[in-house]
Amino acid sequence: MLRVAWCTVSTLIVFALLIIAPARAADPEIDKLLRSPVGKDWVTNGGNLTNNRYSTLKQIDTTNVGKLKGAWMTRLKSSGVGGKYSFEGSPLVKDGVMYVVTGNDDVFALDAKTGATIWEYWSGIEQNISTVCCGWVNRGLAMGEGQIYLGQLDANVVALDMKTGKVAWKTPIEKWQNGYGVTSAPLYYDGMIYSGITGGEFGVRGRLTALDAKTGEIKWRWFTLPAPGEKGSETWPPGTDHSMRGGAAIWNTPAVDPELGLLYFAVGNCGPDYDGSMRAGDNLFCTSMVALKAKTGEYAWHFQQVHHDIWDYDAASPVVLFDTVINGQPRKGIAEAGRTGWVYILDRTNGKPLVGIEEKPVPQEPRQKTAATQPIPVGDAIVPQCAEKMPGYDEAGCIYTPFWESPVLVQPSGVGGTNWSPMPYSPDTGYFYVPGTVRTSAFLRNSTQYTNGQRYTGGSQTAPIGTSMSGTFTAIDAKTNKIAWQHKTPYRVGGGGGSTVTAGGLVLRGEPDGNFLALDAKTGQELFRFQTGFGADAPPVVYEVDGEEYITIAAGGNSMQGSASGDAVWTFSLKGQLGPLWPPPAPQTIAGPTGPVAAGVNEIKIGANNTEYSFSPARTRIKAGTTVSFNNVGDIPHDSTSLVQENGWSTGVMVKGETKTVKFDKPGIYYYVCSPHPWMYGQVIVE
Ligand SMILES: [Cu+2]
Repeated sequence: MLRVAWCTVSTLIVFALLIIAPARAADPEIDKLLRSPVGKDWVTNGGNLTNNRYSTLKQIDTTNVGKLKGAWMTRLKSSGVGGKYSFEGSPLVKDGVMYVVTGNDDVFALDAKTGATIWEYWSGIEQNISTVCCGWVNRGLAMGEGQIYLGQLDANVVALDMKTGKVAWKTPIEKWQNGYGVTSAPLYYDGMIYSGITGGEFGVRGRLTALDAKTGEIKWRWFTLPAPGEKGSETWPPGTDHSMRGGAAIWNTPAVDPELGLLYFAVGNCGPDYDGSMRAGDNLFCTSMVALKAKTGEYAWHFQQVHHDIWDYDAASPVVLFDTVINGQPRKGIAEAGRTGWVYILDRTNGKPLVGIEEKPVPQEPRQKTAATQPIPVGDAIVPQCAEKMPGYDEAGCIYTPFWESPVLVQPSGVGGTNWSPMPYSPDTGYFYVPGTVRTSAFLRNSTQYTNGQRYTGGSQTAPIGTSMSGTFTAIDAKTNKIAWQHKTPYRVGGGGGSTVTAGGLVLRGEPDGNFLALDAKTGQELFRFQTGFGADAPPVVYEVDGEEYITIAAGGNSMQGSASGDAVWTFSLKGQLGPLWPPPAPQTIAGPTGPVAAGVNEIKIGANNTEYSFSPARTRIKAGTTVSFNNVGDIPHDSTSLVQENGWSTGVMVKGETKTVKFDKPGIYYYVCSPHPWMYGQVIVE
């Protein structure tokens, strides 16, 4: 009798457990860390599944941060050193080991307490990948099931053994020759690896790829561009297949809400970037925030930030999940900082605006098939949204001013506002910390033919010679989308900087001039400043080993922000002993060619001195009638194209080793850029 009763009870207990306990996660320990507020370890790019980059550590706080010093600084054997690279990855930390990835997709495991190297993975990626859009960069790693995961510029997703750095599997999710690459940090969640893909400037078809974390097998893909007949295809011209090469890359790490079972990410701009003439319609899912069912990739909802984008206004910063109370109601929020200068704040259960976003009429250009209205968030923009008039340009407009084949000045430029830089959220202050770039672009449309693997942008945007380039760093109140405090920064910080916030009341961030800063998260007051010696553009991370809190920032510069290249990983603590280094050369704050004027030099090298994105000399003085040769000694294709439309000249695209010549007959000052890389400037002074 007794025996039977016990049997029944135990059966009941087992049955009850089966109902209550969720299915066992593929890696229970990582799963727990990913779902929890960030503490001792930093196991995924955005800190945890919310991407909020908020650490609960508070040993270092507003009262003692002034005493911070370098605990260690490690150089990563010149990996990713050179003008073509950016160092934007957040290191991951687990059990006293740090994993860090450079702009060459090389990974280093370091002792998080001492900086000593444990293992190295050298990607060996080809140096002639011609489909890199915006500098050689890797935005970070993922971790789970004893492996470290990364995406590479050659479009491979790779798993490394955490203990040894040996390759466990390597899966090509596309071919770089077709215009694709990976720059985003992957996300590990419950046995899956989620990876974005680049190529928005190369006529690709964007997608989110889910792979099996154990084997690397591709489980499913969700295309960011609908094939004819699929959901969203009604926003593309009927009877055409323009959507199939419409870009819509994914530049950054997704977030997950495990309770809702939804995966969230931001999608980049439409291609061809500046030519909307053949793609009438809103063009889903370009420049959108998207939610999918995390397990299956089934569509859940989307919100498009910019309809029928012709300004290169990618949604490129990672989405951030946060919980808040609005009008007494607890709400589940999601936010993303756009290149438009606005933060888009939505309800993450359904994709509807949480604080308020209104569709408003905007100026029209029928040839560009512009959208009648655009979604305008209530609250404040973090950067100016109107350009100033200047000589040589007929028109200066505000955000959403359209253009055709003569240049129109617009702010924000197509690189932001907020570009790739992440935006943290602090539950203590209720603020988002939003990095911004302040810059003007002259937008111009031209017609381009699609060729597989070639640039397909349909125009250009260049910062006019002599215009200023700077930044903002802004605390935005998540309840109102209004500015709580704002700093004007001397340099652009929207293109790969970003910050991290702590329960110690600190916002931690780097500056392109090499300074690492700690600010009071509530007031913005600067509490600490330290010169790292290299462009300090990567977002910092916070962790703890043996009871001591550390802060790490990769200082290796950023080709898009013009900051000094390097390979340094700096780690700070209250017990640190190391002092600052000498400042590196500061980034440009005025657009245009720099450096001394070479006298009589008529041979100009492109990509010389391991800089890739520059002309050498950038400025030269010659006599009328001189023929100037342009020689591409870099790894990737470049051109030299006149900035003045009426007397336009161009060498056309030159591959590695190719030389083209241009004869200058008339005296004058001639400015030119490389049209695929319009931040490369040159000047020929003809006497
Ligand atoms: Cu170039």
